[in-house]
Amino acid sequence: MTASWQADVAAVGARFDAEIASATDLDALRQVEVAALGRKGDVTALMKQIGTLAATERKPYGAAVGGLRGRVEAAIAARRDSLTAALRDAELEDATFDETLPGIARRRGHLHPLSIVQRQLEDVFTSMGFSVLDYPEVDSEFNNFEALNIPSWHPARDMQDTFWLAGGHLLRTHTSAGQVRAMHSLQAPFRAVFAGKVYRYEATDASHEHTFHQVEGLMIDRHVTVGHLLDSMRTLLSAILEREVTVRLRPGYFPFVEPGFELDIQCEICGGSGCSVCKQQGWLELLPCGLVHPNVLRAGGLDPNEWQGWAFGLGLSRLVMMRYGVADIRLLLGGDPRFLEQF
Ligand code: FA5
Repeated sequence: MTASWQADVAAVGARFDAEIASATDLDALRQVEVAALGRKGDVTALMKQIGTLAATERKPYGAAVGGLRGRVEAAIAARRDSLTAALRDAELEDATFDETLPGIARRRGHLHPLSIVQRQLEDVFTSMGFSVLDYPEVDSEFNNFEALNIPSWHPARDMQDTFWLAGGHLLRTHTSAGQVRAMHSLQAPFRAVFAGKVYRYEATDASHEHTFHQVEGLMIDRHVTVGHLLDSMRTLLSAILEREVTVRLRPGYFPFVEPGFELDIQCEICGGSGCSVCKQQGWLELLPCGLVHPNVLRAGGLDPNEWQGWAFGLGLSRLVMMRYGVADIRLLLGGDPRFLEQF
């Protein structure tokens, strides 16, 4: 540093004024910016020299170098704006550039068809006074089986091959695992729906996945009827499918309901004539249901002499297939954007 630091500061300022003015493109300007304001830049070096000055000089020196820094920053910003504008003008004058062509549209994400239908169902049930609950996919053997009247020796366990985890836990095989949780957490009478992923260790085909979605409906009251259960399911199907669908009801066995029913839907893929989705049957199992078994009410802490209930376990993945005409369930969670973009 010379005896007159004012001259040094002025010289650095004048040099960068000239360099900024003569930078003819953005890259050159960036180099000037680094040379002035970068970690090893000349203006930065001037700032660092403040410690070498006498105490009385430091204040005016700091003000002068700070002012220089601000001036250089402003000059660089102004030059960058004018170079960018010149570049844009040059592009617009280019005969091959057509500013009337549409731009490149940004790709936007959207809800998965399973989420769309799940939300619609939840809206329908909320409007009928149901609470919407959410339970974990990892659950206990007790909630998934024992509380549902399926002890370890029961042959019904074979109906749902299970992914077992350590410590008596498992990946829930059905949303019915939430039934006794709901009975313990809500005050009877109540009505609730809870949806989500369930897992089964089984071979896949056009209508079977190892990971698929169900929606459970549960109503507990002092007096419930099969008529009300069937009416709720009809409301559900017509709200989602928005058209007349042919269904059939037949007896079905589940240890946690008595009586139990299977509600099948006529296959919407083949119109009932038989295909790989319905295994040539013309019908697809969609909505098993029934009146809650007294043992399940007891496991949920409810007295079966006072309380009754009905429950259903909707195959949400299959309902989505029927709604949108998806001919293979494996497409739903396959992650192929060409499939997902259609919704
Ligand atoms: C159950 O899971 C019972 N928890 C349903 C229930 C709830 C009955 C409440 C009574 C009262 P099931 O295993 O049948 O039942 O499955 C229910 C529905 O899930 C079936 O009707 C079908 O639509 C669907 N589903 C079953 N297995 C698969 C699979 N591997 N892939 C896709 N969907 C399936």
